Amino acid sequence: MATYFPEVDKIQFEGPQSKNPLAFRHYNAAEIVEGRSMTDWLRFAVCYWHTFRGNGTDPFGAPTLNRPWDDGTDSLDNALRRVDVAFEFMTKLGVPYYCFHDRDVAPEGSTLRESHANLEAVARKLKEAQKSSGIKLLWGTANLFSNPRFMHGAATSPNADVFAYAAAQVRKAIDVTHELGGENYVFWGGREGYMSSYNTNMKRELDHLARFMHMANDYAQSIGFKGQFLFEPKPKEPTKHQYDFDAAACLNFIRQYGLLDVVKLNIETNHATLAGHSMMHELEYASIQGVLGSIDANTGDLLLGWDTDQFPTDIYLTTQVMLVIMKQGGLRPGGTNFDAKVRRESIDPIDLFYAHIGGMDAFARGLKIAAAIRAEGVLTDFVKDRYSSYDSGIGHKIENGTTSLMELESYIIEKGAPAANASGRQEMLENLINRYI
Ligand code: XUL
Ligand code: CO
Repeated sequence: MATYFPEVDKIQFEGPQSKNPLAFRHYNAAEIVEGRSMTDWLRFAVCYWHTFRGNGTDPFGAPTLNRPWDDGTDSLDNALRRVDVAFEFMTKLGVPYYCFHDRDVAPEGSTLRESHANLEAVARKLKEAQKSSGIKLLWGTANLFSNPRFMHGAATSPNADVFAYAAAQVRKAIDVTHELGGENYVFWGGREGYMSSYNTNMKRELDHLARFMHMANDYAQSIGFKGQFLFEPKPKEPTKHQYDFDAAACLNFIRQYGLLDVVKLNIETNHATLAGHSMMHELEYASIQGVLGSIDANTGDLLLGWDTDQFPTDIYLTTQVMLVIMKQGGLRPGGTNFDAKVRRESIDPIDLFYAHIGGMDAFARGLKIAAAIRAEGVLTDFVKDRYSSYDSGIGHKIENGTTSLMELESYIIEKGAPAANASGRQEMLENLINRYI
């Protein structure tokens, strides 16, 4: 069998002292952290779109990346060969999962029937490759944003036929995800949003989006798909106003339209920061409401205001992410999908390995650091203590809803002014995190 990465063997864990750029220094798949293997905590996935379809184009420039296996055509042959490339890459990297959009893996045909047939053909090969490699599908999704027919949106298009087209594409993508044993199915809004209030009926668009989700769920149930549905918030890009702006907007939509039992959230770092939030904020917000389902691991650039989708290497970021994930006991059936791309100047196939190794090591370190912080317990104890006035007495009554404004007024009049506030100790706690980094 042809090899597409001849200069790379299976990536091994060599420990923190290793200077080998093609080895893990922290990601040791079987190592147990808080009673679970690193693999199980992290559930890494490679994304098909950036890793096997990215070619280095940007709005100002042509493709730059050297991908010797790719003949540059949108043929089925090329797509089928790419499956071999992908599975060699993922096997050598040692990731348990991958994710794709329908149009990443198979070319769009000249009719929807032809597109479905292309997808089926590639899915047959993906299924064999999954079987022989043991690599599984974390999630599938449909690309409802690239084709010009979706310029005004898909489920939120003003054109009902476009809605129908998107529905047909999603039905097929759910089918294929199910056939491949996918553990989740993702809905990222793509162009579900708008550019101008003057031409938009927001109420109808949101109603349509909800109808779309309910129908997708009905279909998934009807074929026995047991995977988790996930919504992926993103505030802007491509549209100016995306309906799935952030975790809070998504949750409001999900609640309003009776979808709480149907869908959880897939939170992405660069989307969180585009929304003016930290990743930790978005994760915590979703987690406390029981809807943190999965993450797209990447990072933005503070100096660039768009979705740069860089590989995560910042240990503070991964520590913060893992603190929230560990607090909620993991992500299963979700995982950590590297929705990240190499820079267009990182042109060699081997750069894909450096990028993923770095991301996986950054997360493994974040996991170990978060576990150490949790073991010492200073952070949790501090926060617990900070709210201890709600553990008994009047605070307890406030929390369990057994008091009223009248009672609180008499209470505080009798007690007098509240005691002086305690310090928030932010700097001390930041220093504490630094002790572990
Ligand atoms: C776009 C993005 C998507 C989703 C899947 O910013 O993150 O790739 O993850 O559609
Ligand atoms: Co994403």
